[in-house]
Amino acid sequence: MPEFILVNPQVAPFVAHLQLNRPKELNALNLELMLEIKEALIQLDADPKVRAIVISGNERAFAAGADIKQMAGRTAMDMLKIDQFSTWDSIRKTKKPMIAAVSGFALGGGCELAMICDIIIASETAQFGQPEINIGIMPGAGGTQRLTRIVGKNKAMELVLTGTFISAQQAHYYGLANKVVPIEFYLSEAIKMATLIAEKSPLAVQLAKESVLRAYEMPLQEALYFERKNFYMLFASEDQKEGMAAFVEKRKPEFTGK
Ligand code: DAK
Repeated sequence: MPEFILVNPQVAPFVAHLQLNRPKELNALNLELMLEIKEALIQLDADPKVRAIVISGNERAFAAGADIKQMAGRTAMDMLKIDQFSTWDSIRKTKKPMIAAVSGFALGGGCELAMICDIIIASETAQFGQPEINIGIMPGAGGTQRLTRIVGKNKAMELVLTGTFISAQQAHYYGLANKVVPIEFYLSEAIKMATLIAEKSPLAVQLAKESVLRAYEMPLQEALYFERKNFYMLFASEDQKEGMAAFVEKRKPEFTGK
């Protein structure tokens, strides 16, 4: 049984909820918690009853970053040997869509975890930041890269170099948060968004997610080629036949993921 997370595989039809649960430490991401997230996501990714995953913390904190107390005494060689990147890489490779429901602090590794998710729903109280600079380091799990691609170079520089936080409204303005809602709705709104996605063909969702992510990782021409292959591939699915037949017959499609 995991110690630092709670997993509900069916918080809504085809939607799972993974909650970070280290509230006293503001969900600081120690190695154990990260491994638990990794293992849970591997299981949820393989579960055909799950089509979308909501990741949240609690009202006070999504996650206040990597566990500074655990990291404080480490040497470069310790960091190399621990190889946390394999954990983060595994999380990043989750095929199903992940929606971060962010309330309170999403800092450092917490902001990076939210950015690995595909969509961010923020409560009005959310604060995002990459404050690693305040403790003599810099972002190490994609913060300088994903944040820059999302908010642009100058705003990313400001956040990464000054360590200051931005509010949910600012995060929304800069395209980091998809939506800002009152605190009482941040989780339900994320579940609602996940449910909307979970109603689609899971194959189409998976390939569409994969294709959008290629926009970050490949030159345009190659990424367009990748998109095209995925597009063709979906015409081999029963869901494509069902989706188009349902449109023609004026009924709701029933996607099976085949
Ligand atoms: N680590 C450990 N404990 C933390 C923590 C953290 N990041 N953040 C908060 N806590 C703990 C506090 O120590 C405190 O514990 P006690 O003293 O009560 O035992 C408790 O949570 C409540 O925090 P505060 O008392 O400080 O609460 P406040 O409301 O006054 O302040 C705060 C909230 C979020 C502004 C403040 O706690 C804070 O500044 N926290 C640190 C934020 C931060 O610097 N985050 C970045 C950490 S560095 C990597 C991947 C990722 C990373 C690195 C490597 N690899 C793949 C290699 C990521 C690095 C980081 O995130």
